[in-house]
Amino acid sequence: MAKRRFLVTGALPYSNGKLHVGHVAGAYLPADIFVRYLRARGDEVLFICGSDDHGVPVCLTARQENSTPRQIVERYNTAQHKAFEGIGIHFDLYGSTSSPLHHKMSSDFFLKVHAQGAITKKSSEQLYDAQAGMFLPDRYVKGTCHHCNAPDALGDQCEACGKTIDPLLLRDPVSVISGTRPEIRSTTHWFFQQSLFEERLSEWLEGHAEWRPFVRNFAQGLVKQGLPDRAITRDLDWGVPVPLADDPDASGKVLYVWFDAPIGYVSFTAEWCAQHGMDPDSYADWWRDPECKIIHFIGEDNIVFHAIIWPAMLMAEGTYQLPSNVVANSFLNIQFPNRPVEKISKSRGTAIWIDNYLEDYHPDLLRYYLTAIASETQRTTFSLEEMVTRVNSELVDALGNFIYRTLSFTMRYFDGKVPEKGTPTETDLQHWSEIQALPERLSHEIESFRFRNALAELMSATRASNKYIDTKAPWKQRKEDLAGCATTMYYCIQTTKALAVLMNPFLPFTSEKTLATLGLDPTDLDWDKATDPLPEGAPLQQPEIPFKKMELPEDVTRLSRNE
Ligand code: B3M
Ligand code: ZN
Repeated sequence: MAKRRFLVTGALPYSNGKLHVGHVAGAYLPADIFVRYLRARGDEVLFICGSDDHGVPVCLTARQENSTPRQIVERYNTAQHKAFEGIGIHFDLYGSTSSPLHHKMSSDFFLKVHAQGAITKKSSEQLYDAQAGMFLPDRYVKGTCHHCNAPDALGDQCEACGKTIDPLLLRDPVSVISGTRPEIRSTTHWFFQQSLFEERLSEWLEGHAEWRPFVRNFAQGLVKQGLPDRAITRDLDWGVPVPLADDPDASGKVLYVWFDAPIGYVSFTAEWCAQHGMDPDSYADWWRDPECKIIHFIGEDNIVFHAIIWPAMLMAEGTYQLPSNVVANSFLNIQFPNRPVEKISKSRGTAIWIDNYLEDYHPDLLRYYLTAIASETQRTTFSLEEMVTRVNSELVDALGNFIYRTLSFTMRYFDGKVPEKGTPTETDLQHWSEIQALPERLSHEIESFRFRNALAELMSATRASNKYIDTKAPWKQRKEDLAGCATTMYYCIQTTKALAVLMNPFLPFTSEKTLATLGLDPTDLDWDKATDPLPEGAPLQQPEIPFKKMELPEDVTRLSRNE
């Protein structure tokens, strides 16, 4: 099949905190699974992500930690990048929106849209904290959601109903800075007229019937309601300065974080090109070439930005192509032992941090469980106790057991080499035909972004493989029918090889270790040749036990401590 080209992005984490399981489950692990799969298929993929350094969340954290935004973003960009690598999520570039190139490209993007007449300047009323002496953009204020009455709604988007908040309509608004009730004062801001693109957005969304229904329906619903002009500047001193040098109203104002952040997908592509000695303008090979599919992976709360505002911005800018899919997972809730189901929350201490997890446990166990419970169609719950149960019964007892006993038995009784195929029985052929159908079956699920189903198919094949070896019972065959035993182990070895290739998108660490034990180059993955047999007599290596049993930590707060 001809090489396809993809640009895959993960939503840019705010650089004001560590990564937790909800982040990884929501956008990044699904994206990594997809990228690893595409690469195993031989497709060309650029995997882009990086830290979202601007906006009120970073400023608030800097204030709370008596630090500066620059110090905060440098600390957490590094920490996030390390955590991603630790969990096997490897981006081609992990950028930073406070980089000079990003500032330049965001400014140019703003000026292009401004020149197209899609940005208007308006005096508007905004909440002002007289005690702190500053305007209160979005998350600097919180109150009761004016859509659904949820308490503690942040001033930009309500986590409960997902709708955009108008801070002026927030009930009982409170300044996050001083705790006082804000005043309303007039200030000047620039507004993006997304309403100009309602018709084109509606047509564009209509044409994407393949999207996850909850993403497309939510976006279509918002377009049908009519898209309000959206303030895209803020009274802040941290961010991309509003690039209208001749306009005195622009001083002391920056681009709204959600205007510049998605442009990070483009500027990070340009940065990657520059780092690889290419002409920086060659980022257009991805962003202006319809042969290259752009896929955004996000969490549920980012749908409005990625399925409406960013596409409208791209339509206004006029030279870039639109994403071909916006793949969103719903929120993940969490349940600790003897506790109710709760929201994952740094402030409530209910987040399991990736770096804390990696101190005690294998990354593939978490990759496995997060994919097995992935909230691809509805919100699900991460239960630490369920994770232990499922990892032990499915990964350790099924997958790990099949791999280990196949390899150790073959090492011991067949001189550490791939046995002779001999004359397969109906049982051998039946089993092998099921394994040969697996690559296609998994591809079908993965290409439709159904990673949870794909993993379930892989595990079903693993259980069938254990049933096959138990049925053939080579430990008995060895004494009665050595040739038949060789045939059994021949097919078990070929099955192990196929599983090792096909598990790579989900369990890369175990895949690479198993492929190396089979004498294969773990970096030379070929999905379409997963069931091409290893030659008889090929040397094998002594296996290690792939997974050790997982146990609940004695003190579960080890996982949620936010040092
Ligand atoms: N920084 C993540 C969030 O809303 C946000 C994503 C930006 S993607 C361009 O939590
Ligand atoms: Zn709400």
